[in-house]
Formats: sequence, C-alpha cells, structure tokens
Amino acid sequence: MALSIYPDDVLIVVDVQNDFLPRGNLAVADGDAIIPLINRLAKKFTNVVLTQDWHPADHISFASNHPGKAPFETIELTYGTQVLWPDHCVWQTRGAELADKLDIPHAQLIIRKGYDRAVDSYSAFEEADRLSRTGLSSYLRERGLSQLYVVGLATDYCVGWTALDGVVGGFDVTVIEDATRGIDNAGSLDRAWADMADAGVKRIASRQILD
Ligand code: VGL
Ligand code: ZN
Repeated sequence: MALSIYPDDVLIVVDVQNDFLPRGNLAVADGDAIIPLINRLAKKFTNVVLTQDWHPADHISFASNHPGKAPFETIELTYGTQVLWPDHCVWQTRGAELADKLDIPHAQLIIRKGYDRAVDSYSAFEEADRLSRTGLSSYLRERGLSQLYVVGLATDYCVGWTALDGVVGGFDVTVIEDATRGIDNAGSLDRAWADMADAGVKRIASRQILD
C-alpha cells in the first residue's frame, strides 16, 4: 500500500544545486541521479519548499579563506567544529544555481542559507551558531504544514541537519533515502543516519510514495 501524501505535507528539497552535482565544486557522488526522482516525488505534493546554499566568496567555511588549510580539514570556531570545504555555492555564480533539470514549477519558497560570512548553515532552520533562524519553521507553521518529507543533498550535512532540526521544532520528519546522496567524509554518513534514527526521523524509500 502506497503511503498517502496529504495537503498539510510538505516536500523540502535541499540544495539541489550545480556545485553539488558531478563536475561541481563540491560534487556529491551520483548527486544528479536523484533529480528525476525528486521531480516525480514533487508531483505528489501540493507544497514544496526548496533550499539553496548561498555563500559570499569570503565565507568562513571555505578552506581557501584559511591559509595553510585544505578542504575537509576542520577548524574550531566560536560555535564549534567547522569542516572546511572547497569554495562552493558562491552567490550569483553558476554553481549556486538550482540544477537545470529540477522541474518543480509549483515550489513555493526558496530558503537561502549560509549568507552570513561568519557562520555556516547546513540546516534549513537555523545556522550553525544555533542562534540565527532562517524563518522556515514560522513559515511552515503559519501555512499549517506539519509533516515534512526531506530529500536532496547532502544526506550527511544539509539533509541530516534539516531533518534533525525539524524534529526539534516539533515537526514530523521523514527522509526519503533514495532521493538523497551523501558526501561521507570520515564516517559522516553512518553517523547522520544514526543521529536521525535516535531523534525519531523516519526513513523511507521513494517507492512507498510512488507505487
Ligand atoms: C552542504 C557542505 C557545505 C550540503 C553545504 O548541502 O550538504 N554541505 N555546504
Ligand atoms: Zn555550504
């Protein structure tokens, strides 16, 4: 029996942007493979929200802004440990644009995040300092949307953190596993799934919705 999608359900499509696709600056393996699936899933939802990683060129998460540091090393910042990334999703560049093949004309909101040079933001709800809010939870509440389905890139960073913060915010959260792909550095993918399971994030396959 297919899982039904209701009018108060919302699909959150995380960071399906050129830089996270093959040949992008922070390519996620097979990141493009999920796009046709996300397009099909989106047709089942009345409500779709997109997120967009959106950094200034001098962003604190870029290894290039820390002399002597290489991508995937970490540094300690006031808000905690920060993984350093290759420059990616620099605002107004081609890499930051949503993937051309994403076909969701009825998407209602694009939440940009990571625009403060001093704070990274994996979660669509709040930045890594755990202080600055994006406004997404107020938006969802005002629209009466309580059941969140999360897909996109990357499973172990922006998808995972968004799902976890969704639960903290009192939402019912499901990740559609085969409509995500992970970066998986230093065990981050297994850790993300374990954290999500502990928090009560549900994990399903797309066929449960599409069959
Ligand atoms: C992401 C690393 C840095 C993501 C964004 O979308 O998962 N990962 N910025
Ligand atoms: Zn980023």
